[in-house]
Amino acid sequence: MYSRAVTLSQFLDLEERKHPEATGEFTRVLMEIALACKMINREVVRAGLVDVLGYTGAENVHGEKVQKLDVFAHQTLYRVLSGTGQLAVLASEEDENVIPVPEGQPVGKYVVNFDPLDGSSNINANVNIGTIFSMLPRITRKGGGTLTDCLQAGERQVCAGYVMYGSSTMLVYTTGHGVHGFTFEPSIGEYLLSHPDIRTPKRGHIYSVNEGNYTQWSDGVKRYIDYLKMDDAATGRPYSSRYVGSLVADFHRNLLYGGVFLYPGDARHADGKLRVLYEAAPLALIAEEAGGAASDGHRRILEIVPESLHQRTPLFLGSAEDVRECESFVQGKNPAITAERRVRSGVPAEG
Ligand code: AFP
Repeated sequence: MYSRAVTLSQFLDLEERKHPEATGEFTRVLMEIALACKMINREVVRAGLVDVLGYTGAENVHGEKVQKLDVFAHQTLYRVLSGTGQLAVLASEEDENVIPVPEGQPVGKYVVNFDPLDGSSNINANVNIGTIFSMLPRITRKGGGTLTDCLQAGERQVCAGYVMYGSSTMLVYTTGHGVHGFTFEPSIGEYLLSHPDIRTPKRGHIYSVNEGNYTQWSDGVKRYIDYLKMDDAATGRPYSSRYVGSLVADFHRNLLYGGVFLYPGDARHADGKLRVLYEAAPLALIAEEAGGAASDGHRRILEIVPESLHQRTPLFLGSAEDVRECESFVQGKNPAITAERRVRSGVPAEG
């Protein structure tokens, strides 16, 4: 542990020195994201005081009502990031198409996909919300970046992170060398290292899911949730249910305490609700880097190569043992299900 307060920029400097191959270019982008999020934080904490709450009246590409803070967060990230000279193209939850670097600005070799204000339906209730970001190397070689640059598998990310605006504001990121958390100290305007090298427990005792969707789920998901509620001291069940409805907040809590977050596909939405590029993939990289796991029920989230900017995916995310167990239910392979089927069909137990 460090014997003195370490700021984000000092920490990034130290990390860069440990990795001589690092060019420092995406460190600069990360610092700019951190800066934009300070600006967003300033508005979020004042949201109850100034006239930034309420709907703009417009709808975003998903047909959801856009709130003024969503727009502010989107524009702030765009303005700050498009001037870094390090980016080739950007993509945001709030924009249907990719966002080119403004004409006249230098074009760099990185791509940033971001969700400017995740969980925004919680804004009016003063509940935690967050910004999620994902950084990729560009693939195209010439000119401005394109959609192809944005549509890459999550395992190609060079950096992923989030800022959670809450009782204290935190920035958590990984560049593939551990997961590190910083708490924002508003009086000095700095993010200070508070959670170096976060490791998530192998197994937790929390499940996080919108259980209002229960009747729409597949049998595998229903059985998994029923299983987590059963009493079994050996496996620490029943689990506790915790659900904010703000992905960053639900993920952050489970990262620290252990547990599993689920947003499965269901009868109405086969791919669930959450987006691959700027929700699932960055959090999957953080989860894996912290010793956890992230799956769509059949494969690692990080292996998905999206075909469109706002593609959705079922998401099972958190402690590695919990995610593996959840997958076995989703795939109908869990011994608990096999035993139940055997009893129902009158087949005697093996051995
Ligand atoms: P909003 O941004 O519309 O509040 O959605 C938040 C979110 O994308 C994610 O942060 C939550 O985990 C998830 O949706 C909650 O969805 P439900 O309200 O369907 O549970």
